[in-house]
Parts: sequence; structure tokens; C-alpha cells
Amino acid sequence: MSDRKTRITTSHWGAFEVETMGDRIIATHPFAPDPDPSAIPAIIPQAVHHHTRIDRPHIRRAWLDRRDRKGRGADDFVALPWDEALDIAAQEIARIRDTHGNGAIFGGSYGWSSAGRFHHAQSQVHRFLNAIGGYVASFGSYSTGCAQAIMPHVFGMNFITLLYEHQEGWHTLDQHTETLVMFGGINPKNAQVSMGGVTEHETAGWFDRFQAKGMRCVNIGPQRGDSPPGCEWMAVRPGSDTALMLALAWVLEDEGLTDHAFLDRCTTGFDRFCPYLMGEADGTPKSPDWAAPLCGVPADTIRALARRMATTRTYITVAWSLQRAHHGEQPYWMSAVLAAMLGQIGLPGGGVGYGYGAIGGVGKSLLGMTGMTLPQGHNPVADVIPVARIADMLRNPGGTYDFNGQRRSYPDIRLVYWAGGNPFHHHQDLNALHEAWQTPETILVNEPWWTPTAKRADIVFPATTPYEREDIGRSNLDDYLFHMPQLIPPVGQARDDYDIFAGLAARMGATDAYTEGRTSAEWIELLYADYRARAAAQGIDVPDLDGLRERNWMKLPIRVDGPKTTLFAPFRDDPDAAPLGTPSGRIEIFSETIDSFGYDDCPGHPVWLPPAEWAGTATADAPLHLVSPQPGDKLHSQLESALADQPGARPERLVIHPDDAAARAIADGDLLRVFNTRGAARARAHVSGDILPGVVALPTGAWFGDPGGNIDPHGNPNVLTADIGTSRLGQGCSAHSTLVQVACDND
Ligand SMILES: Nc1nc2c(c(=O)[nH]1)N[C@H]1C(S)=C(S)[C@@H](COP(=O)(O)OP(=O)(O)OC[C@H]3O[C@@H](n4cnc5c(=O)[nH]c(N)nc54)[C@H](O)[C@@H]3O)O[C@H]1N2
Ligand SMILES: Nc1nc2c(c(=O)[nH]1)N[C@H]1C(S)=C(S)[C@@H](COP(=O)(O)OP(=O)(O)OC[C@H]3O[C@@H](n4cnc5c(=O)[nH]c(N)nc54)[C@H](O)[C@@H]3O)O[C@H]1N2
Ligand SMILES: [Mo]
Repeated sequence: MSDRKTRITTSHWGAFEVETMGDRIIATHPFAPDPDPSAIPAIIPQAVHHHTRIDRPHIRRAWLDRRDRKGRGADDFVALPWDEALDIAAQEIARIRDTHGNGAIFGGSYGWSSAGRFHHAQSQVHRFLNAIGGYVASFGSYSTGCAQAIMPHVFGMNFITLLYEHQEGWHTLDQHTETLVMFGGINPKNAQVSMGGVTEHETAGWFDRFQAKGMRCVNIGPQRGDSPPGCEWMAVRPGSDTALMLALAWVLEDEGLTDHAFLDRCTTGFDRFCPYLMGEADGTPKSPDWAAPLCGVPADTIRALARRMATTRTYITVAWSLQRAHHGEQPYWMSAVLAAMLGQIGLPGGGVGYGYGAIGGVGKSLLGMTGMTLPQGHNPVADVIPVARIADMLRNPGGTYDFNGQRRSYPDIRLVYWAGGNPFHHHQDLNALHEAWQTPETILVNEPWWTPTAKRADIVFPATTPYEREDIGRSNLDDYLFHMPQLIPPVGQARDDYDIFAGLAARMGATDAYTEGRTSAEWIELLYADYRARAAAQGIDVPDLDGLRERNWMKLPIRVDGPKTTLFAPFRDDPDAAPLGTPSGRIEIFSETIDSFGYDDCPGHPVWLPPAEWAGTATADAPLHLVSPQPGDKLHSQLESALADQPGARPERLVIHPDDAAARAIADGDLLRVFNTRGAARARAHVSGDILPGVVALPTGAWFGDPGGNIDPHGNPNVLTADIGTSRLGQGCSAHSTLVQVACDND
């Protein structure tokens, strides 16, 4: 058939081949060089043409009629022509700005949106809001917000720099590591995803090699499936890892296995920490006997693991999930202290690393190559909130809060603009967010689909998906470069975010600042030419844009198949000559800075601080610990409407142990009600011995249902999760610290 075409494109879940016929995507196929392609693209044809696509601009009827704020999520919408909707939106943004100032506009707009360097929705909304005078931004991420606050105090560098530049590559682990101790596991399902795309999905392949050479790989966490088959599973209660790490440290110290020479040379503050560890400070030795009932691991198992860690080349990895939990600062800090006591930091294949498996880019060894980024301009508004404090901000204008040593106050937000994120997927305690969401005067959303967030907006602009526009695919965590062709025309009347903002900017006299006179095609030309020149300066030859269009993709010669140069090796050799960026220049086991904040929820050295909700605080009403991991079959809430169409797909499946199921007369496949005082969700039972008794797991991403019902019909865990900061230090999201009850709900 003549109009049948295939081209390669890329996405956060990697590259894939797209087959189109005329205006439609009809199929997708794996990208041949990828050894372990993601299954996510299979749903793309249905999702892109799904009836939940937003076809035209829409304005909520009650807002249009009388600027009503209260009915968000419940009202119907009026479809309007583009010009009319853009006029109304521009007038409203200008009105709020002129009446209340740019500090009344929230443009944090957190979310992953889509891959593609130019049409990155969050960059576009930030650039637009800067062009009209600025906005209140958000700091950090839901992924690693807590780690981004705590880890610079410990290692003296930005957490993101630590992750991508100074952690060991898979290659080095393969060559040198004898014991891999994985708190929270390393899940190849999560590693299928990476910001901007990971092309060769290699995580599962590395584990095949590790196992072939006999590396001992220990998955420490509540679910066996958090690591590839073949790894040992040491089942621990969620939220208890710090107690386990302390007990491992106690054994090292008690049995003379601590590397004191390393501690003396490369760390500071062990003398302040050790009395707490050994129990001299508070009368409680943090011994295996102390930790065993907290974490559920037998004391002898803890002792044996500590000895093994001290006598073999050991690499500790910590999943990001451990810090998306109340007091998530503690396991992160304590893992660094444990690694320091082992004295292997800076040795190949030894030490500690964060987020292997969380996203596919962590552990890849690549030469640094600067990317292609749309400049976002300057934001004159200084106000920034920690990203997960949005509901507090909306509820509590002028209210004060602590964050990483600062006392701040929440701005008075009158207008919210969201593009490329789904807060009614990602935020905790969604019923409470729904209430808080009724306070701003106006909420605007650009979205391809009628997500729960789009349904709760006043003005909704339909955005294109990456398949409907041209872009360049490139991630700093990957060694491929893609031309992402426009494969089909925009669905319905969808427009690119860039054109939506250009339309608003034109109406607000901000065209020069926003577009600088360029179309999106001209921006792509410019940004790509700049990228190409920088690549050439590094000696890397990439084709010009027309050449890349023709080639569609290329592999970049930036892979390092050998040890990576991190700053920990020179630091270890001579910490005076290569100090870390901490105040002491050393790894801080005790931090004078954190101590000076005076936070009881994050004191001057790591401590065992149980989460507000975990096994230790379980009650008869809420006896089970809920973890809400990332979904294997999609990215967050993206493509959900098409997936949900599949027979039996919703409600989501809740993993529950056979003992917990039997106690509730639940059989595999039963319909369930999962609930606590914050909300209730329906789910379908997946009874499995691969989860610790007392723990249940419900993945994120099912769309939050329409308001009005008292139970979320699809199984969104965030109707259950608690919306509290990790601590006054990090203020990250605490999604994984949640207690629930589960009951059979077959009728
Ligand atoms: N309970 C619980 N909650 C969690 C987590 C957890 O572990 N447990 N994890 C948290 C984490 S780590 C994260 S990162 C967040 C993720 O939360 P989000 O990043 O908000 O989730 P996504 O579903 O990826 O939302 C992206 C949205 O952008 C839209 N989009 C895609 N492309 C475009 C585009 O080109 N233009 C526009 N305008 N829109 C586009 C998609 O349709 C989608 O609705 O969730 C957090 N929430
Ligand atoms: N397929 C797919 N992959 C993804 C994503 C996706 O949506 N889909 N999202 C991506 C994003 S944005 C992020 S931030 C990363 C997140 O990566 P992670 O934070 O590593 O992933 P999670 O899936 O939240 O959690 C991993 C496992 O941690 C365990 N866990 C939970 N709490 C605890 C605890 O207290 N202690 C221990 N030891 N284990 C615990 C749970 O059993 C869970 O399955 O994943 C990325 N990868
Ligand atoms: Mo994330």
C-alpha cells in the first residue's frame, strides 16, 4: 500500500519503529539495536487516536459564565474556536498578573511530558511565563526531592551530578563487585524508562553477567520482584531500612570490621555518630537484636551480611523509593555512612550508589556531551516551593514552612498553568488536592488527553503528541541521536505547546521575548546547529539537520566500555588534594550545617526515625503497609486511557500476600476495596508469595476517577497516600509511607 510508512522515533521508554497509514499510526515495532525493548509502545496506536484525546480548546462552563472556582472536575466544558479561547486565556493571565503580580502565578508544572528536545512542555511553559514577567517555580522532583536536599550535605555535590557523573558504571561493577547489596532492589522494569529515552536497555543483561560470574546480589525490600530472578531476596519491612543499615554498621564496629583509617582520612563526625550507634548516647545499641523486630530480618542474617560486606568488594545501591517516604533522608544518609565504614568508597566496584534501575541511564558509562536545550529565559520571581508541597501552598497562602535550613512562606497563588504533567496522578492524598485545587481563580492546562488534571482545569488547550510534530531526540544519559519525524498530522485541532504559547504571547505583547521571531522549525534548526557545532568541538561528527532527517537516527561514539573516572578515586587517594564540596571537604557523617538547623526530624547525623505510617504504627483499621511502585506497562499515567480499555485491565492489581488474603477471605482475581481515612480505591487481588506479609503493592498511574464517588474506581494509590513532607530538611514526597486496610468487594 503506497501510503504505508515506517520511521523510527524515540520516547522516555526508548526508540521504536512506527508504522503509519495516511493520517493514522497503525502499529509499532521494536528498534532492532535495542536488546530488551520496552513493551510500552504497543499501546501507542490506540492511545494516539483514542477518544479521550482533547479535540479542541475547551473552557469550563461555570468559569466562562461567572468565573466560578468551585466546580472544578464536576462541570462540563464548552468547546471554543482557538482564537476565542486564546483571547480569553490571554486576558485572564494578564488580569491576574496586573492585579496580583507574577508572584501569584504558579508555573512549576512538574511532570515528565514527552521526550524531544524542543517540544518539551515544561521548558515551553517556563519560557512563556518568563516572557510575561515570571512565575512561582518548584524545586526538586517527586523522583528524588528528598535526596536532592540531603545528599549535598553528605557528599558536597548536587545529587544529580553524583548520580550521573560520579557513580560507578555497570562495567566496573561487573569487573570488581563481589557483593551487590540492593536496598529497594534494581528493577529492570523501571530501568526501561529514562528521561529523554534510553535506547539500549541493558540492565537485565548486566544481571545475567553478574549471575554468570557468581556475584552475590541481595535484594533488600518488601518485594521479590524488585530485582531480576536469581537474586537473593532479603525481605524487609518498608520504612525500616535505616534500622537494618544501623545494625549492619553496629556489627562492623562491634567486630572490629570498620575501616577506621578510611573514616579518619575521608570523613568527618564518626566520633559524634558512634556513641549513638553503639548505644552509649541513648542506652540503645543499634545491634542486630535491636533491628530484627523492626525490619523483620533475623539478627543472624544481619550479622552474616555485615561480615560478608566487610570481607568482599561490596557495592551498596539504594532505590529512589526509599527517599519517597517519610524520613527518607535517613536511609540515604545512613547508606553513605555504612559505605564509609566499609572503607570501599573510591575503590572500583565498591562504595554506594543511588537509583541504579530507577531509570535506565544510571550506570551507563558515557562521555559527557552537552545537549540541546531551549533557553527558558530569566525568571524575575524568586519564590520557589519544594515540588511536593503544592497542596499546602494552595491551602495555606502566607503560611510558613521550613525547608533545608530556611524558614519560608507560601505565596498567594491566583493562577496555575500546567503543561506536561499530571498532578492528579502524581500528588499524594488526591482527595485533599482536589479540595485545595478549588482555591485559585484560574487554572490552565495544555494536554493531549482528558486526564484527571485536564478535567479539573478552567481552560484546556489540546496539545499534540510527539508523533504529530518534528523534534530531535537526545538524552545526556544515552548514546543515540534521533530525528523524530512528524509521523501524522495533529489529531483533532491539537497544536504544539510552542504554538499555544506563541498565540498567548502574541496577545500579551510578548512575542519577541517568547518566539524571538522564530517558528518551531527555525528553533529546531538553530538548536540543532548549535548542538552540532559543540559536538564537532568534541571531535564528534553528526550530520546536518537534513542529513539527520534522512538517516533518522545514529549511534554516538561516546560509550566508555571501561572504568569511569569519578571524583571518589582521587578523593580517596588524597582528600586534601581532591576534597569534596562539603564544609569539611570530607564525607559528612555528622553535619554541623544540618545540626545547626535544629530539626528533630533530621538531626545532625543519621538516626532511626520511624515513619509516621509503617508496620510499627499499624492499627486494626489500617494494618497493611501500602507501597505504590511505578507501573511496568506504562510511564506513570501516560497512555492510561487506552490501556484501561483492555479487558480486565482496571481496576489495577493489588499485590497481597496469601496470609493477608486468607485472613480477609480474598482469592486471586477478587475485586477489592483498599481504604484508609483519606480515601478508598477499588483494586483487583493479585495474591502472591513474592511480597512480604503485611505489605501490599498497588502501582501508580490509574487515572483518578471523577469526583463525587466515594471510591476511586480505577485503583489510583494516591487517594490513599499521605501528603506530608519527608522532613523539614527535604520536604520531598512521602508516597511510600502509607497504611491501608483491604477488604473483598465483589459485589
Ligand atoms: N503514590 C505514588 N505517587 C507517585 C510516585 C510514587 O512512587 N508513588 N512517584 C512520583 C514520581 S517519581 C513521579 S516522576 C511522578 C510522575 O508524575 P507525572 O510526570 O506528572 O506523570 P505523567 O503521567 O508522566 O504526566 C505527564 C503528562 O504530560 C502529558 N504530556 C505528554 N506529552 C505532552 C506534551 O507534549 N505536551 C503537553 N502539554 N502534555 C504532554 C501526558 O499526557 C501526561 O498527562 O509521580 C509521582 N507520584
Ligand atoms: N516502567 C516504568 N519505569 C519507570 C517509571 C514508570 O512510570 N514506568 N517511572 C520512572 C520514574 S519517574 C522514577 S522516579 C523511577 C522510580 O524508581 P524507584 O523509586 O526505584 O521505583 P519504585 O517503583 O517507586 O519502587 C521500587 C521498589 O521499592 C520498594 N520499596 C518501597 N518502599 C520501600 C522501602 O521502604 N524499603 C525498601 N527496601 N524497598 C521499598 C517497592 O517494593 C518498589 O517496588 O522509576 C522510573 N521508571
Ligand atoms: Mo519520578
